[in-house]
Amino acid sequence: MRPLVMGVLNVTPDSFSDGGRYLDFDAAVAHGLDMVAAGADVVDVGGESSRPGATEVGEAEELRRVVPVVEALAPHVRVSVDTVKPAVAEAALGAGATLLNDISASLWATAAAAGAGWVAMHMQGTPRTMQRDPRYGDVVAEVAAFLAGRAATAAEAGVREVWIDPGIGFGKTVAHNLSLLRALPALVGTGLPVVVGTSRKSFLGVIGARPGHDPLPVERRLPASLATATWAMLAGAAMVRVHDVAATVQAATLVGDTRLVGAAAGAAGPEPAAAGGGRPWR
Ligand code: HH2
Repeated sequence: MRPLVMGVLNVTPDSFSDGGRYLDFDAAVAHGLDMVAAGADVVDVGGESSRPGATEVGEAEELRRVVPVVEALAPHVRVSVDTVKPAVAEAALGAGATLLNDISASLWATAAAAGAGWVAMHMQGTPRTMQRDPRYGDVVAEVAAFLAGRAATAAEAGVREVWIDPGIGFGKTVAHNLSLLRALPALVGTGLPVVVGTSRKSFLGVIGARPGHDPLPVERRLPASLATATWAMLAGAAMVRVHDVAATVQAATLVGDTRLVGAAAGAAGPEPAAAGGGRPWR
């Protein structure tokens, strides 16, 4: 029993860490299958970057990128679609995806109509402008209240599998991200399964840099990505969204096994019961 690992598959030319590597259909499917072989529980297919400052992609182009890849991978693994466009979500769910990863937290009706699961992520603003000057009175309280509200609305609309995600890096400063990571048990305490995505994000480059040096580039953020994924899993996150699947599956297995050993010995420690109900664990 371990937390789930969602592997990121960006079928885009401009994603912040792997843009252009999997834009081609064959490369995308091969990478998806590699992540499955590495232990991914879910492969998250996206056709539009949401990095700070990203420009929007037209619907036809996003459909062209995403749908064939979803169709090819769905027989092999649970596929989620990372989109904010209802038409793309509908098409991907029709092509075999069973989870709608919605960074706009607004497409619950689409998920309900398809009988799919739904991830509601918090974002302040839009990708184009969100990192200009993010502000909160109390970031943890505001994010938690927003997610609880959206989750309740979705449940009322008939979505039976609702996940919540604090949206690390989406309209948040380094301090906001750290506050949310520290307060994950509050989100977990809602009883809803929590997904967290810190993988390779820029705040890790800032924190990992030596004093007085430039932020670490994307390719040097694996240690901090693993550290924060492990932190999140220990705090009870039921799933982490990552680029480096094999390494994260090792960490997730360690977290799961540590819990089993702790439970067998009656030892104190973070229990699955504190973990989003522990429901979607493997
Ligand atoms: N982060 C990104 C995209 N989608 N979805 C959820 N639920 N949570 C996240 O933290 C999250 C997300 C950004 O990462 P990535 O997909 O690698 O980059 P890009 O948006 O540039 O494609």
